[in-house]
Amino acid sequence: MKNFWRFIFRRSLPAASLCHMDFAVLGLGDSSYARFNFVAKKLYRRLLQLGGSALLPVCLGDDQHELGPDATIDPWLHNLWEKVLGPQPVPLDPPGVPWPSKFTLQFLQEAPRTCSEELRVARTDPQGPPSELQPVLAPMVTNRRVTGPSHFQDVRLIEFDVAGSGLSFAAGDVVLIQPENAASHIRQFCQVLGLEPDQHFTLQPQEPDVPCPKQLPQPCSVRCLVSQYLDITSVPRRSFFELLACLSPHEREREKLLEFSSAQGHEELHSYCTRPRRTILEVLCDFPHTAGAIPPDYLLDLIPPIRPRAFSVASSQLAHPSRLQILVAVVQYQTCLKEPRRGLCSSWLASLDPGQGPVRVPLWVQPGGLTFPQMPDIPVIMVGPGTGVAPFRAAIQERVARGQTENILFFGCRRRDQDFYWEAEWKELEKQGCLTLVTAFSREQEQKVYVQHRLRELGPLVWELLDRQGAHFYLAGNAKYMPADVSDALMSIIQEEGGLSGPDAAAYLARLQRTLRFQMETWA
Ligand code: 2AM
Repeated sequence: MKNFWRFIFRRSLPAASLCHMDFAVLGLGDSSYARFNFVAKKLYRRLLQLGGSALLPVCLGDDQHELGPDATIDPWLHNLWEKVLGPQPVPLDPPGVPWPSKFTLQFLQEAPRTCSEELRVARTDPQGPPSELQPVLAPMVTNRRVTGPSHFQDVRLIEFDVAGSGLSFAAGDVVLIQPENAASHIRQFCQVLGLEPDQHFTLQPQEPDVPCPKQLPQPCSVRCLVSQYLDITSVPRRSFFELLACLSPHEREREKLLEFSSAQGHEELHSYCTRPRRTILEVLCDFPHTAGAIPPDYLLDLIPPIRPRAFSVASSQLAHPSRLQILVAVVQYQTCLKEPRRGLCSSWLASLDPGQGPVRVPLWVQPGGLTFPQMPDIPVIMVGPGTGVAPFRAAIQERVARGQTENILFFGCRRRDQDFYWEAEWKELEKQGCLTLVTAFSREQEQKVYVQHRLRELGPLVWELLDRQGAHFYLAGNAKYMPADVSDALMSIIQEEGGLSGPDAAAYLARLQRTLRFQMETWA
């Protein structure tokens, strides 16, 4: 994609390069992000500019659409096929016939001498820098709740021992963690599918160009496959229902599954599954005759792999070489279903107790979206309410260790006695003259006070630092409206303090972004 992007945006491409090309652009995006479907929109415009003919207007798939992204994508795809296939439609596969599985599972009569857990440990002993295929199995040394008992959310400070692991990380990096399914879910899944957790199998691809997933040891136990690979608590997509319908021997269940997977059943599927965030495991329990008849060969076609989750690194390797800390908000919410919905990775991490014996977590690091200036005299303004403060904790530790003392942190939380992370540490750094801390406690008074209110109050200082001293401005966090609100506050500071008109202030902000002096890392 990078190569394609660079190529297609070359200035030297002649204006009519694509005048014989038909094209269509489908974007997959999320409108809660500021630059919603930026790539699709920009690509669409560029292809038109180069003389291409659009078969259809650009499709902006939106994860925030109340009926899910398919609501926009399905009709668009329907129109696309009509255009592409024209008067001679290619016959589609008849409904109800399963396509061949990607892999075959050959069960072994006896368990192998080396169990899959041992194989996994051997595989995860990294030769080069740790990566997705060779994660570090890092010992967890701390797992402590850092929010008060009356706070609505369980937030954990989690610490790993990374001495001698080969991991190297800087402020702004993220750590990727590969979670596992809960033991009770593994048991339930094996039960409803009639699988024996201790049985071992080898995996063979059906097609030579489809490699076996490298994360899986060979031979592998069913328990290992289910606990570490199959994302059984994710919300299934429509293709899951489609394939399940093909595999179902039970007439009534099959009919229902076919209905869910048809274009007409879209809304029903949405209210059964997507809106209440029903999981694959729950759906399988609702269709027990079908679940019990799933050929194991189809498990990897039906169920997506568990994806690693990214967390901002919250400690500096420069200051604490053998430790890596993260701040984890344990995701839990209620839908119309009785059981609360739980985030896989955060719940799994929270459930691990290093006090009960050794706990090791597969992880590796990657650059995140934030980079901090190396030059000594550049001030840094950081706005990080809630867990958004995590990357700034790493940055402040790192900068203080390097003697960079111009650090301004805007931190917001509900109440100082409930969710004020690292209060004592900030106070100490203030005493040492290495930090200016500005707080916004949103629920300690009648009116909400947020970081952007504090930012506006300190407009003259912010402007002075930005415009006169070349400060870098950072923003991180997960509140839905926070990033836009803070950006607005910054805009009005530039207008009011800098005396710039609206368009000039926007250009000023855009320049800050282009030169990486305004960076943000936000998550939904
Ligand atoms: P609230 O929950 O009281 O609304 C960390 O989550 C802090 O960010 C909390 O104090 C939260 O306040 C606050 N917050 C919520 N929405 C925000 C927004 N749009 N801008 C800035 N802070 C926000």
